[in-house]
Amino acid sequence: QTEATAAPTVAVGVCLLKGKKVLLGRRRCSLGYSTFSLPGGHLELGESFEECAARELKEETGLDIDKKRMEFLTATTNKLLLEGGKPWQYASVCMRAVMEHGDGEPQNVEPELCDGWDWYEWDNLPKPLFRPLYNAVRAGFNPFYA
Ligand code: 8DG
Ligand code: MG
Ligand code: MG
Repeated sequence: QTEATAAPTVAVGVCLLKGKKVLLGRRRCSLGYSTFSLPGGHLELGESFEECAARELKEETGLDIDKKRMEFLTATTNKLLLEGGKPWQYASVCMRAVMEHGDGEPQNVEPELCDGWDWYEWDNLPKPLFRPLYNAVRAGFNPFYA
């Protein structure tokens, strides 16, 4: 998106839960480099939040979680960011899915964008967290009780 067409963007993050743990990966892209983030990405034209969550999860981890298993969490944020002098606005939606037997293990499908995926306990999250996740945690967000 260029500056001329700058408009609010919708982002979808996926809280994938396995027992008491959540899936996070360390980012390798310039935005939030080296921070731990949920799988997720941008909403595409015509997509539902559930479809976006399932697609991004598949693209980034290889996991096939049906969109019907994606739950919408009321943890949406709408943030104006000033980075590099340019205003950017993100409306971030948080989805949740619970791992089931037979789902397999996450693979690092985009190694140029992520160091790898791992499971972390919510009470013992790695640092530093990707900014949107950091803000949500600081605001008291907990996907196990959402
Ligand atoms: P895409 O091109 O595949 O759609 O996006 P991506 O390459 O996967 O980008 P991303 O950086 O992983 O996600 C897009 C933006 O979404 C990211 O720059 C900031 C925003 N974002 C949030 N919350 C979350 C979140 O919980 N996880 C992720 N991955 N991105 C989030 O606002
Ligand atoms: Mg992503
Ligand atoms: Mg993506």
